[in-house]
Amino acid sequence: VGSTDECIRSIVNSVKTSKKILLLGHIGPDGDSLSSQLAIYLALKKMGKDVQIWSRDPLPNLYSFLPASAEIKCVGEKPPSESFDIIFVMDVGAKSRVGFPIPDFSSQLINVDHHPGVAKFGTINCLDDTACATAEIVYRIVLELGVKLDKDIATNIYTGIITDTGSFRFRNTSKETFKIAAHLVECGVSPSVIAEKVFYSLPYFRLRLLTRCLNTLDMNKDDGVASVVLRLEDYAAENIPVTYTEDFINFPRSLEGVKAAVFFKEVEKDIYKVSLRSKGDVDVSEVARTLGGGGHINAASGTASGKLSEVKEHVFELLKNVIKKAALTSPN
Ligand SMILES: [Mn+2]
Repeated sequence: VGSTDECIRSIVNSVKTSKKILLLGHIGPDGDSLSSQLAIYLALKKMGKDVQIWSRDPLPNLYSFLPASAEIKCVGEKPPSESFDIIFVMDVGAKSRVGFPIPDFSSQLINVDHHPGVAKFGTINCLDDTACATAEIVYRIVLELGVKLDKDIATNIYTGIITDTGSFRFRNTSKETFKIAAHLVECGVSPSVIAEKVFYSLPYFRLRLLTRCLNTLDMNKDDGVASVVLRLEDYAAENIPVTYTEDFINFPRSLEGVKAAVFFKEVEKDIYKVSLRSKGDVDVSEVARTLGGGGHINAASGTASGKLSEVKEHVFELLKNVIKKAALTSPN
């Protein structure tokens, strides 16, 4: 924690002596990545800085309620060539997940993240895997900048926290999470209004897609593994882009007796993004690393290619092994 405090102080020092600042997040932007950038954006604007946010992908409609979200520039894979005094990279997990080459910078590249094991690719690396979300680190940065937390900044930070903690349900939720949330509510955040926007304003086709997905539910009761699948043909049938599936993994995970859940999402012909969730001490990050990805003990993802039946068999086998391992190390 001490080193995070030091990092935050050096970030504040750099910000104070700079004018032009760029904020970057990750491809397929999620609640935490977006709200972290937007909260910092609003704080820096209040300080009179010249700030921009670039994203490779467009903002999901769902998040258009976030204050300042209209300021995000969708630049695709080839951003304009411009130089900045500071570039913030937020919540990306790995540098490549920005989705385009990070522009040349004259002074500082600031990497802010809560994913475990992130490479220190910045000139300042503010990495704290005890933080529940990147937005939690941003909260501390904004306070250290001396900017007053107004309702708009607080709304962004709160959204990052609820999306990354599954509304305070996941293991990353701590006493600190609730303390921050309480402060954000004091600053004018309405938890029910934000919940309405994030969880109860979803497009019709998302539920159609979910229906297709749930129809593939498969459970191995002996091992405690359950899976769901979405294939390219499902997207084609609904005539929508390959997106809007963020929480589908929670359905197989919600079952009694399930120790590990998988969501196979076909992203290109015979290439699957494999999202993994687990309960208790079952470490799915180990499986994710085998699949060329990474993540936390209970939430991780990787990639697998081949025929669906083979991919499934392979991943189920890997999960069976980590479930066995967890049973050996935990007394009950
Ligand atoms: Mn995050």
